[in-house]
Amino acid sequence: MKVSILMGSTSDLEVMTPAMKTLEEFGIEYEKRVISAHRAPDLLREYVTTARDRGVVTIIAGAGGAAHLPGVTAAMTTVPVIGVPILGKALGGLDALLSMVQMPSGVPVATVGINGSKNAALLAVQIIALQDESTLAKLEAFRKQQTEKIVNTII
Ligand code: RP5
Repeated sequence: MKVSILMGSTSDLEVMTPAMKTLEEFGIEYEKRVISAHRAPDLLREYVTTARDRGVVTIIAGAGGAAHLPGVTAAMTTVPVIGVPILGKALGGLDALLSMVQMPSGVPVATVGINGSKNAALLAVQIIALQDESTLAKLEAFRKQQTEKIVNTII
């Protein structure tokens, strides 16, 4: 089982890096690709329609602006797609957020917050943990540690 991290441009790489780091922390295998839905639609189709056969169980897709990458990806596969709206040069990232969250009925994109690639990775970890005991153990340890950090915080 592995995760795919897709992004529309190399300019998205910085925002998507926390997703990669998070998957690495959990020891989850992932592949990463830059494929624009607008600039390389044929390549995107080829990549997405073969993802399941490569063992991909979740696709995390980040894009900014007229962010069609997650929606178009979701249209071409039944593998769950998590969208990461990326803050662009205008509109405070709302353009990307709304284009992901407002998908038409029947083709969902599970959308996280603007620039929320870490949460996207954590959702992917949770999906994998449904079927993988060792990932579940790591996830429970992560949650416990997170809770302890808060509980033990003295200001
Ligand atoms: C989107 O347009 C990309 O996902 C990126 O967030 C934005 C700008 O892309 P570049 O012009 O920097 O390649 O498709």
